[in-house]
Amino acid sequence: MNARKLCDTARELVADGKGLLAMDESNPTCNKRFARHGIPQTAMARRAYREMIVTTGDLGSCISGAILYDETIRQCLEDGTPFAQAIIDAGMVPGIKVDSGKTDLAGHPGEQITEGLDGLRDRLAEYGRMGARFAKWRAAIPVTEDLPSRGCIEANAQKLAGYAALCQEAGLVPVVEPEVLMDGAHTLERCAEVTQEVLRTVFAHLSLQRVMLEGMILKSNMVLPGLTCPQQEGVDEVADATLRCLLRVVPAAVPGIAFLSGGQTGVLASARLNAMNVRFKGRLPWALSFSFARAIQQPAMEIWGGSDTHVMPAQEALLHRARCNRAARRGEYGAKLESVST
Ligand code: 5MM
Repeated sequence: MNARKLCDTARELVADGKGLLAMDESNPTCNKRFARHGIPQTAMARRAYREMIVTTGDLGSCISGAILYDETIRQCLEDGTPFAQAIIDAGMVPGIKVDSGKTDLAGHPGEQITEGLDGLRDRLAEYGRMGARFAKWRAAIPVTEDLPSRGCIEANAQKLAGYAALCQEAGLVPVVEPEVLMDGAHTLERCAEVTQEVLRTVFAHLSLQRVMLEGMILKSNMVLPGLTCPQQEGVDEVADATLRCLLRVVPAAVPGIAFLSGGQTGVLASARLNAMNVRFKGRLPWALSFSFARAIQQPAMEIWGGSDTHVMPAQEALLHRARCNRAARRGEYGAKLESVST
Protein backbone atom coordinates (compact mmCIF):
# COMPACT_ATOMS: atom_id res chain seq x y z
CA MET A 1 0.00 0.00 0.00
CA ASN A 2 1.31 3.42 -0.96
CA ALA A 3 -0.29 5.66 1.68
CA ARG A 4 0.77 8.91 0.02
CA LYS A 5 -0.73 7.86 -3.31
CA LEU A 6 -4.02 6.87 -1.67
CA CYS A 7 -4.29 10.18 0.19
CA ASP A 8 -3.48 12.14 -2.97
CA THR A 9 -6.10 10.27 -4.99
CA ALA A 10 -8.75 10.69 -2.26
CA ARG A 11 -8.07 14.43 -2.14
CA GLU A 12 -8.11 14.65 -5.94
CA LEU A 13 -11.59 13.06 -5.96
CA VAL A 14 -13.04 15.81 -3.77
CA ALA A 15 -10.93 18.75 -5.03
CA ASP A 16 -11.79 22.00 -6.77
CA GLY A 17 -15.55 22.02 -6.49
CA LYS A 18 -15.74 18.74 -8.36
CA GLY A 19 -17.58 15.51 -7.55
CA LEU A 20 -18.06 11.96 -8.74
CA LEU A 21 -20.31 10.75 -11.51
CA ALA A 22 -21.78 7.36 -10.66
CA MET A 23 -22.29 5.60 -14.00
CA ASP A 24 -21.92 2.15 -12.48
CA GLU A 25 -25.49 0.89 -12.75
CA SER A 26 -25.45 -2.88 -12.92
CA ASN A 27 -27.03 -4.35 -16.08
CA PRO A 28 -30.39 -5.04 -14.39
CA THR A 29 -30.59 -1.47 -13.01
CA CYS A 30 -29.48 0.11 -16.28
CA ASN A 31 -31.94 -2.04 -18.25
CA LYS A 32 -34.79 -1.07 -15.94
CA ARG A 33 -34.00 2.62 -16.52
CA PHE A 34 -33.63 2.11 -20.29
CA ALA A 35 -36.98 0.27 -20.41
CA ARG A 36 -38.73 3.35 -19.01
CA HIS A 37 -37.56 5.36 -22.03
CA GLY A 38 -38.03 2.64 -24.63
CA ILE A 39 -34.27 2.18 -25.07
CA PRO A 40 -33.13 -1.31 -26.15
CA GLN A 41 -31.70 -3.25 -23.22
CA THR A 42 -28.53 -4.49 -24.89
CA ALA A 43 -24.79 -4.30 -24.26
CA MET A 44 -24.50 -2.18 -27.43
CA ALA A 45 -27.01 0.38 -26.16
CA ARG A 46 -25.38 0.53 -22.72
CA ARG A 47 -22.01 1.11 -24.41
CA ALA A 48 -23.37 3.84 -26.68
CA TYR A 49 -25.10 5.56 -23.75
CA ARG A 50 -21.93 5.57 -21.70
CA GLU A 51 -19.92 6.82 -24.68
CA MET A 52 -22.35 9.73 -24.87
CA ILE A 53 -21.58 10.45 -21.19
CA VAL A 54 -17.79 10.27 -21.19
CA THR A 55 -17.38 12.21 -24.44
CA THR A 56 -19.34 15.19 -23.09
CA GLY A 57 -17.04 18.18 -23.61
CA ASP A 58 -15.84 19.98 -20.47
CA LEU A 59 -17.22 17.29 -18.13
CA GLY A 60 -13.81 17.15 -16.44
CA SER A 61 -14.25 20.69 -15.15
CA CYS A 62 -17.08 19.49 -12.87
CA ILE A 63 -16.43 15.78 -12.45
CA SER A 64 -13.32 14.49 -10.70
CA GLY A 65 -13.95 10.79 -11.17
CA ALA A 66 -16.39 8.47 -12.92
CA ILE A 67 -17.46 5.12 -11.46
CA LEU A 68 -17.79 2.37 -14.05
CA TYR A 69 -19.47 -1.04 -14.02
CA ASP A 70 -17.51 -4.20 -14.89
CA GLU A 71 -19.10 -4.43 -18.36
CA THR A 72 -18.17 -0.83 -19.20
CA ILE A 73 -14.55 -0.94 -18.07
CA ARG A 74 -14.08 -3.81 -20.54
CA GLN A 75 -15.70 -1.86 -23.40
CA CYS A 76 -14.28 0.76 -25.77
CA LEU A 77 -15.51 3.91 -27.44
CA GLU A 78 -16.43 3.56 -31.10
CA ASP A 79 -12.91 4.69 -32.05
CA GLY A 80 -11.37 1.86 -30.00
CA THR A 81 -10.33 3.87 -26.91
CA PRO A 82 -11.00 1.88 -23.73
CA PHE A 83 -13.47 3.61 -21.41
CA ALA A 84 -10.93 4.00 -18.60
CA GLN A 85 -8.53 5.76 -21.00
CA ALA A 86 -11.31 7.99 -22.34
CA ILE A 87 -12.06 9.06 -18.76
CA ILE A 88 -8.40 9.85 -18.13
CA ASP A 89 -8.21 11.77 -21.45
CA ALA A 90 -11.18 13.85 -20.29
CA GLY A 91 -9.29 14.83 -17.12
CA MET A 92 -11.15 12.51 -14.75
CA VAL A 93 -10.13 9.55 -12.58
CA PRO A 94 -11.58 6.13 -13.51
CA GLY A 95 -13.26 4.17 -10.72
CA ILE A 96 -15.07 0.86 -10.56
CA LYS A 97 -18.00 -0.65 -8.68
CA VAL A 98 -16.72 -3.87 -7.11
CA ASP A 99 -19.59 -5.24 -5.06
CA SER A 100 -21.51 -8.00 -6.79
CA GLY A 101 -24.93 -6.88 -5.61
CA LYS A 102 -27.32 -7.60 -2.78
CA THR A 103 -28.91 -10.79 -1.59
CA ASP A 104 -31.42 -11.54 1.20
CA LEU A 105 -29.81 -11.62 4.62
CA ALA A 106 -30.58 -15.01 6.17
CA GLY A 107 -32.76 -14.80 9.26
CA HIS A 108 -33.55 -11.14 8.61
CA PRO A 109 -36.76 -10.74 6.57
CA GLY A 110 -36.79 -7.49 4.59
CA GLU A 111 -33.04 -6.93 4.87
CA GLN A 112 -30.17 -7.55 2.47
CA ILE A 113 -26.45 -8.06 2.54
CA THR A 114 -24.08 -6.85 -0.17
CA GLU A 115 -21.73 -9.54 -1.49
CA GLY A 116 -18.51 -9.48 -3.48
CA LEU A 117 -15.54 -10.23 -1.22
CA ASP A 118 -14.77 -13.60 -2.85
CA GLY A 119 -11.92 -13.14 -5.30
CA LEU A 120 -11.90 -9.40 -4.70
CA ARG A 121 -8.12 -9.18 -4.22
CA ASP A 122 -7.58 -10.54 -7.76
CA ARG A 123 -10.33 -8.43 -9.28
CA LEU A 124 -8.88 -5.27 -7.73
CA ALA A 125 -5.47 -6.09 -9.17
CA GLU A 126 -7.06 -6.53 -12.61
CA TYR A 127 -9.07 -3.30 -12.37
CA GLY A 128 -5.92 -1.49 -11.26
CA ARG A 129 -4.13 -2.73 -14.41
CA MET A 130 -7.09 -1.43 -16.45
CA GLY A 131 -6.58 2.04 -14.99
CA ALA A 132 -9.02 2.21 -12.05
CA ARG A 133 -7.71 4.26 -9.12
CA PHE A 134 -10.72 4.02 -6.85
CA ALA A 135 -13.53 1.55 -6.17
CA LYS A 136 -17.04 1.60 -4.77
CA TRP A 137 -19.16 -0.79 -2.68
CA ARG A 138 -22.76 -0.05 -1.71
CA ALA A 139 -24.74 -1.46 1.20
CA ALA A 140 -28.48 -0.69 1.31
CA ILE A 141 -30.18 -0.23 4.68
CA PRO A 142 -34.00 -0.12 4.79
CA VAL A 143 -35.94 1.92 7.33
CA THR A 144 -39.23 0.88 8.94
CA GLU A 145 -40.45 1.06 12.53
CA ASP A 146 -38.50 -2.12 13.33
CA LEU A 147 -35.72 -2.06 10.74
CA PRO A 148 -32.83 -1.95 10.33
CA SER A 149 -31.83 -4.70 12.72
CA ARG A 150 -28.51 -4.63 14.52
CA GLY A 151 -27.57 -7.81 12.65
CA CYS A 152 -28.07 -6.18 9.24
CA ILE A 153 -26.08 -3.08 10.17
CA GLU A 154 -23.20 -5.12 11.63
CA ALA A 155 -23.06 -7.60 8.73
CA ASN A 156 -22.99 -4.87 6.08
CA ALA A 157 -20.48 -2.74 8.00
CA GLN A 158 -18.16 -5.72 8.34
CA LYS A 159 -18.19 -6.33 4.57
CA LEU A 160 -17.71 -2.65 3.79
CA ALA A 161 -14.64 -2.59 6.02
CA GLY A 162 -13.22 -5.78 4.52
CA TYR A 163 -13.68 -4.34 1.02
CA ALA A 164 -12.09 -1.02 2.01
CA ALA A 165 -9.02 -2.72 3.48
CA LEU A 166 -8.54 -4.80 0.32
CA CYS A 167 -8.88 -1.69 -1.86
CA GLN A 168 -6.18 0.15 0.05
CA GLU A 169 -3.90 -2.88 -0.09
CA ALA A 170 -4.32 -2.79 -3.89
CA GLY A 171 -3.69 0.96 -4.07
CA LEU A 172 -7.30 1.89 -4.89
CA VAL A 173 -9.22 4.46 -2.83
CA PRO A 174 -12.35 2.90 -1.34
CA VAL A 175 -15.58 4.83 -1.69
CA VAL A 176 -17.55 3.41 1.23
CA GLU A 177 -21.30 3.63 0.60
CA PRO A 178 -23.72 2.65 3.35
CA GLU A 179 -27.02 3.95 1.96
CA VAL A 180 -29.95 4.46 4.31
CA LEU A 181 -32.84 4.17 1.86
CA MET A 182 -35.47 6.86 1.25
CA ASP A 183 -38.32 4.41 0.65
CA GLY A 184 -41.02 4.53 3.29
CA ALA A 185 -42.97 6.93 5.47
CA HIS A 186 -40.34 7.43 8.17
CA THR A 187 -39.57 10.88 9.49
CA LEU A 188 -36.42 12.96 9.08
CA GLU A 189 -35.62 12.27 12.76
CA ARG A 190 -35.84 8.51 12.20
CA CYS A 191 -33.52 8.78 9.18
CA ALA A 192 -31.06 10.77 11.32
CA GLU A 193 -31.18 8.16 14.08
CA VAL A 194 -30.59 5.27 11.66
CA THR A 195 -27.90 7.09 9.66
CA GLN A 196 -26.05 7.91 12.86
CA GLU A 197 -26.13 4.29 14.07
CA VAL A 198 -25.09 2.95 10.67
CA LEU A 199 -22.16 5.35 10.29
CA ARG A 200 -20.94 4.78 13.85
CA THR A 201 -20.89 1.04 13.14
CA VAL A 202 -19.22 1.43 9.77
CA PHE A 203 -16.42 3.58 11.20
CA ALA A 204 -15.92 1.15 14.09
CA HIS A 205 -15.41 -1.67 11.57
CA LEU A 206 -13.18 0.47 9.34
CA SER A 207 -11.01 1.13 12.36
CA LEU A 208 -10.92 -2.59 13.29
CA GLN A 209 -9.75 -3.43 9.77
CA ARG A 210 -7.10 -0.66 9.94
CA VAL A 211 -8.49 1.28 7.04
CA MET A 212 -6.59 4.54 6.62
CA LEU A 213 -9.27 7.21 6.89
CA GLU A 214 -7.20 9.78 4.97
CA GLY A 215 -7.24 7.46 1.96
CA MET A 216 -10.98 6.85 1.63
CA ILE A 217 -14.18 8.69 0.71
CA LEU A 218 -17.52 8.26 2.48
CA LYS A 219 -20.50 8.06 0.13
CA SER A 220 -23.50 8.82 2.31
CA ASN A 221 -27.18 9.48 2.01
CA MET A 222 -28.44 12.88 3.07
CA VAL A 223 -30.67 12.86 6.15
CA LEU A 224 -34.15 13.02 4.61
CA PRO A 225 -37.74 12.19 5.46
CA GLY A 226 -39.01 9.01 3.76
CA LEU A 227 -40.48 9.50 0.29
CA THR A 228 -44.05 9.01 1.55
CA CYS A 229 -43.68 10.79 4.88
CA PRO A 230 -46.40 13.47 5.04
CA GLN A 231 -43.97 15.99 6.50
CA GLN A 232 -41.28 16.97 3.98
CA GLU A 233 -38.82 19.40 5.56
CA GLY A 234 -37.35 22.30 3.62
CA VAL A 235 -33.86 22.48 2.13
CA ASP A 236 -32.32 24.25 5.15
CA GLU A 237 -33.77 21.79 7.66
CA VAL A 238 -32.40 18.89 5.60
CA ALA A 239 -28.99 20.57 5.44
CA ASP A 240 -28.92 21.12 9.21
CA ALA A 241 -30.12 17.62 10.08
CA THR A 242 -27.59 16.04 7.72
CA LEU A 243 -24.63 17.97 9.06
CA ARG A 244 -25.69 17.57 12.70
CA CYS A 245 -25.59 13.82 12.12
CA LEU A 246 -22.38 13.69 10.07
CA LEU A 247 -20.44 15.98 12.43
CA ARG A 248 -21.16 13.57 15.28
CA VAL A 249 -19.94 10.43 13.57
CA VAL A 250 -17.60 11.05 10.63
CA PRO A 251 -13.96 11.44 11.74
CA ALA A 252 -12.19 14.61 10.66
CA ALA A 253 -9.43 12.58 8.99
CA VAL A 254 -11.79 11.56 6.16
CA PRO A 255 -11.02 13.95 3.27
CA GLY A 256 -14.50 14.07 1.82
CA ILE A 257 -18.13 13.02 1.94
CA ALA A 258 -19.76 12.51 -1.46
CA PHE A 259 -23.54 12.28 -1.26
CA LEU A 260 -25.62 9.86 -3.28
CA SER A 261 -28.89 11.24 -4.62
CA GLY A 262 -30.98 8.15 -3.81
CA GLY A 263 -33.99 9.10 -5.94
CA GLN A 264 -34.16 12.84 -5.20
CA THR A 265 -34.75 15.06 -8.21
CA GLY A 266 -31.65 16.66 -9.68
CA VAL A 267 -32.80 20.12 -8.62
CA LEU A 268 -33.46 19.13 -5.00
CA ALA A 269 -30.18 17.24 -4.71
CA SER A 270 -28.28 20.33 -5.92
CA ALA A 271 -30.27 22.68 -3.68
CA ARG A 272 -29.68 20.57 -0.58
CA LEU A 273 -25.97 20.16 -1.26
CA ASN A 274 -25.72 23.89 -1.85
CA ALA A 275 -27.50 24.70 1.43
CA MET A 276 -25.05 22.52 3.34
CA ASN A 277 -22.06 24.23 1.77
CA VAL A 278 -23.52 27.70 2.40
CA ARG A 279 -24.73 27.16 5.97
CA PHE A 280 -21.65 25.29 7.20
CA LYS A 281 -19.00 27.17 5.25
CA GLY A 282 -15.68 27.15 7.10
CA ARG A 283 -17.04 24.87 9.84
CA LEU A 284 -16.49 21.42 8.32
CA PRO A 285 -13.41 19.20 8.56
CA TRP A 286 -14.16 17.41 5.26
CA ALA A 287 -15.13 18.47 1.74
CA LEU A 288 -18.85 18.06 1.02
CA SER A 289 -19.27 16.74 -2.47
CA PHE A 290 -21.50 14.56 -4.64
CA SER A 291 -21.46 11.12 -6.19
CA PHE A 292 -24.75 11.24 -8.05
CA ALA A 293 -26.08 8.86 -10.67
CA ARG A 294 -29.73 9.69 -11.31
CA ALA A 295 -29.45 13.33 -10.16
CA ILE A 296 -26.89 13.94 -12.92
CA GLN A 297 -27.92 11.48 -15.61
CA GLN A 298 -31.70 11.43 -15.60
CA PRO A 299 -32.56 14.27 -18.02
CA ALA A 300 -29.72 13.22 -20.34
CA MET A 301 -30.92 9.62 -20.52
CA GLU A 302 -34.44 10.75 -21.32
CA ILE A 303 -33.27 13.08 -24.12
CA TRP A 304 -30.80 10.57 -25.58
CA GLY A 305 -33.46 7.87 -25.76
CA GLY A 306 -31.16 5.53 -27.66
CA SER A 307 -30.78 7.78 -30.68
CA ASP A 308 -27.46 8.94 -32.17
CA THR A 309 -29.11 12.13 -33.35
CA HIS A 310 -29.87 13.13 -29.74
CA VAL A 311 -26.32 12.88 -28.47
CA MET A 312 -25.61 16.63 -28.44
CA PRO A 313 -28.72 17.78 -26.55
CA ALA A 314 -28.27 14.88 -24.13
CA GLN A 315 -24.68 15.96 -23.48
CA GLU A 316 -25.84 19.53 -22.88
CA ALA A 317 -28.34 18.29 -20.30
CA LEU A 318 -25.70 16.16 -18.60
CA LEU A 319 -23.20 19.02 -18.48
CA HIS A 320 -25.86 21.34 -17.12
CA ARG A 321 -26.53 19.08 -14.11
CA ALA A 322 -22.81 18.56 -13.59
CA ARG A 323 -22.29 22.34 -13.56
CA CYS A 324 -25.19 22.86 -11.16
CA ASN A 325 -23.56 20.42 -8.77
CA ARG A 326 -20.17 22.06 -9.12
CA ALA A 327 -21.89 25.32 -8.14
CA ALA A 328 -23.61 23.56 -5.22
CA ARG A 329 -20.26 22.36 -3.95
CA ARG A 330 -19.12 25.97 -3.90
CA GLY A 331 -22.34 27.28 -2.36
CA GLU A 332 -23.09 29.20 -5.56
CA TYR A 333 -26.12 27.27 -6.82
CA GLY A 334 -29.48 28.95 -7.27
CA ALA A 335 -32.65 28.99 -9.37
CA LYS A 336 -30.99 31.27 -11.95
CA LEU A 337 -28.54 28.51 -12.84
CA GLU A 338 -31.39 26.21 -13.78
CA SER A 339 -32.40 28.48 -16.64
CA VAL A 340 -28.95 29.56 -17.81
CA SER A 341 -26.04 27.13 -17.61
CA THR A 342 -22.64 28.68 -16.74
C1 5MM B 1 -27.56 4.63 -4.64
O1 5MM B 1 -27.01 4.36 -5.88
C2 5MM B 1 -25.75 4.96 -6.15
C3 5MM B 1 -25.90 6.43 -6.38
O2 5MM B 1 -26.86 6.65 -7.39
P1 5MM B 1 -28.02 7.72 -7.16
O3 5MM B 1 -27.33 9.06 -7.06
O4 5MM B 1 -28.88 7.58 -8.38
O5 5MM B 1 -28.74 7.36 -5.89
C4 5MM B 1 -25.19 4.29 -7.42
O6 5MM B 1 -23.80 4.50 -7.50
C5 5MM B 1 -25.48 2.82 -7.41
O7 5MM B 1 -24.74 2.21 -6.41
C6 5MM B 1 -25.14 2.29 -8.79
O8 5MM B 1 -25.98 2.91 -9.71
C7 5MM B 1 -25.26 0.77 -8.86
O9 5MM B 1 -26.55 0.40 -8.47
P2 5MM B 1 -27.02 -1.13 -8.67
O10 5MM B 1 -28.36 -1.17 -7.94
O11 5MM B 1 -27.18 -1.34 -10.11
O12 5MM B 1 -26.01 -2.01 -8.05
